[in-house]
Amino acid sequence: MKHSILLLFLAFSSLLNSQNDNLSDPKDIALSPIQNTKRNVLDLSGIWKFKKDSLNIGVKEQWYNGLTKTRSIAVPGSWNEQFDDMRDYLDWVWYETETYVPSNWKDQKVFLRVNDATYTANIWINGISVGYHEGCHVPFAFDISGYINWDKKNKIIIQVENQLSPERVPTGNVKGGSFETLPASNYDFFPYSGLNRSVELFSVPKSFIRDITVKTDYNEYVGVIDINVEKIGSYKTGNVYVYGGEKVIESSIKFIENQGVVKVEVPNVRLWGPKDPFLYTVKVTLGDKRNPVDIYELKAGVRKVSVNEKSILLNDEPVFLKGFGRHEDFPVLGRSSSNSLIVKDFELMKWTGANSFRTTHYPYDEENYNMADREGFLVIGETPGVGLYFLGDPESMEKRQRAMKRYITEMIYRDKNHPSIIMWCVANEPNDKAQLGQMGYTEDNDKKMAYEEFEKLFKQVRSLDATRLVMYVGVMFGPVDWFNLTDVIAINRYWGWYSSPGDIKTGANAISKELDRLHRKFKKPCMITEFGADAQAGLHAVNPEMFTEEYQKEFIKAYLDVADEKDFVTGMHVWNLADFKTSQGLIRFGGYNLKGVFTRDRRPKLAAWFLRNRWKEL
Ligand code: BDP
Repeated sequence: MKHSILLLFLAFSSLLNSQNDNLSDPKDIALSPIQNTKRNVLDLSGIWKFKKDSLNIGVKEQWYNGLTKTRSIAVPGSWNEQFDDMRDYLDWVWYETETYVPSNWKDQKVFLRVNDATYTANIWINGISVGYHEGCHVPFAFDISGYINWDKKNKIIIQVENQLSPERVPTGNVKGGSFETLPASNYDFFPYSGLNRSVELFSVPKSFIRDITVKTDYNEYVGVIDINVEKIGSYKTGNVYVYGGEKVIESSIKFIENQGVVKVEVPNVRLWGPKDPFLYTVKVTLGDKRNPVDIYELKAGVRKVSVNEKSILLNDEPVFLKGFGRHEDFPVLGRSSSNSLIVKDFELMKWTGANSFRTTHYPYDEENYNMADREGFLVIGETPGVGLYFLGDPESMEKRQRAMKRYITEMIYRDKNHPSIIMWCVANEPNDKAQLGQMGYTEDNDKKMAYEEFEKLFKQVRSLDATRLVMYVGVMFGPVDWFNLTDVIAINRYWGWYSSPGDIKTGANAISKELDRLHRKFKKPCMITEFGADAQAGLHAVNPEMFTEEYQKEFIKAYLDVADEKDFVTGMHVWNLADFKTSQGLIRFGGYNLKGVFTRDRRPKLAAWFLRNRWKEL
C-alpha cells in the first residue's frame, strides 16, 4: 500500500514538474530590473550547457532535472551561428545554468527574466516547472521565490524551440507564399533561435512598485509630467521626485486600490528632441518618505508628438525622419544582443546624418531605446508582426491574432517610457492576400474580415497608449483602405528594383505618382519606411547596373529627390543600415539581403558616403 502511494506521489509530482502551462504575466516585465538599495539584479549571461532534442524526448526523460552530454553555448547567443551543424535547426533544445542566490534576498520576491527566447520557452528551477512563454523579441518573467535554494546552487533549465508555423507570429511555412526559401520563413531575415538576449534574476521587496507610466506634455514653458504608479502590497502612500530641473520637484502620491497618479509641473522645461535630448530623472518611492520600502528611478524626456496633414510634429514643430530600417544581425552573434554592436550602429547612423530608425521587424534589445533616448533618435517601435495575413484556416488566424495582442501588450508595457519612441508600428506589410502571393485575389467578405481584424490591433495599441502616433507599413500591391486606420501613411517601395528592374527613372516616376495619389486620398503625412537596392560591395559599373554600388546609390538618390519635391513627405528610411543574413532563396545571393548601405561587417558602400553628404547638409 505504502509503495503504491509513493508511486502515485512520484507519478503526480513528475507530472507537475514535467511541464506547466502557467503563462507569464506581462505586468512582470513592465519595469526593467535595476540595482539599488531596495532591489537586486544578477545577470546570468555567460557560457551555459546546451543540448539538442531533435526527437523531443527531453520532457519524458526528465532532462529538467539536469542535462547530460551537453555542449557549451553562449547566452546571449543564437545557436544557428554558434554551431555550423545547427544552422537550419529550429526544433527543441535545452539550456542549463547554475547560480547561487544569496540569502539576503530571502525576504524579497525573486524573478527570473528572460529577455528573449525565440520562440517558445519552458522554464524549470531546481527541477520544478515554473512556466511557459510563447513569442520572440520580448521579455518575460516569472516569480520564482518559492523554488529557490538559498545560499546554494540553483539549477535553471530552459527548453526552447523555434518551429516555423502559420500559427505563429512571425509566420513561417506558409504555403503559396511568393518565394520558396530555406528555412521556410515567411519573412526576409534569418530565424535566429534561442536565448538571443540576456537572462537575469532580479529581486524586489514584497511590497513593491510594479509599474510606472510617464506621460508628458507642456504648456508654453511649463512641462507637465503625468506619473501613474501601480504597486503591490498594503502601503497606501508614496512619493515622487523629479530631478534635472531648476530645483527638485517633489510630490506625494496616494494609492486607491493599487493605483496612484501624480501630475508634476516643471517650470522652464527643457523639451526632449534630436537637438537637445534632455532627460529628467523620475524617482518613485513607496511607503514612508524617510524610510521607503521600495524605490524605482527612470529617465523621462518631456515631449509631445502630434500630426497634421503634412507632417509629424515633435513639440509642435515638423520633423523629418532621416534614417533606416535595421536588423539585430552580425556574423557570429546572429541576432544576439551586443552592446558593442548597438553603439557601433548608432555611430554609423550618426555618421550618415540620420536622426531616426524603425525597429524592423521586432522590438529590439532595450539598450537600443536607452541609447536613442540619450542620443535624440526618433524611433518607430515595431511589433514582431511581419508576414502577417488574415486569410486561410480560421484557427491559425485566431492564434496569430492572440499572439499579436500579446506582443502589443508586452511591447508597450516594456517600452512605453522611452521618449525616443514617437510611433508604434502595428505590423510590417500585413496583407489580406499574402497566402495567395502578393497580387492574389480576395473575396469582398474576406477583405472586410481582414480589415476588421487588423482594426482590432490598432484599437488595442491606441487604448494602451494614446500619447503616440500609430501606423503600419503598407506593402506594394497591398490593401489601400487600411490607411484609414493610421496617423501616418507609411509604405515600403521598390519600384525600380522588384518591378521595372534596372530602370530607376521609371521607378522614381511610379513612386512620385503613388505618393501624390495617397496624399490626395487620405490627407495624411506620408513616409517611405523602406526603399533600396541590393549591392554587392566592390561591384562597380560606369552606367549603374543592378547589384552594383552605383545602382544602389542612384536608386536611393532618385527616391530622396522625389521626396524633396513633396511637402507632405515626413520621413525617408533607407532599407537597410547594413547587409543581413536571411533564408536561402533565389533572390538572396549567399543567403544575404544586400540592401545595406554598410556591409554586414559595417564597412561603407558608396550609398553610405552619398547619404552622409546629403543628410549632413540638410
Ligand atoms: C520588404 C520587407 C523587408 C525585406 C525587403 C526586401 O519589409 O523585410 O527585407 O522587402 O525585399 O518588403 O529587401
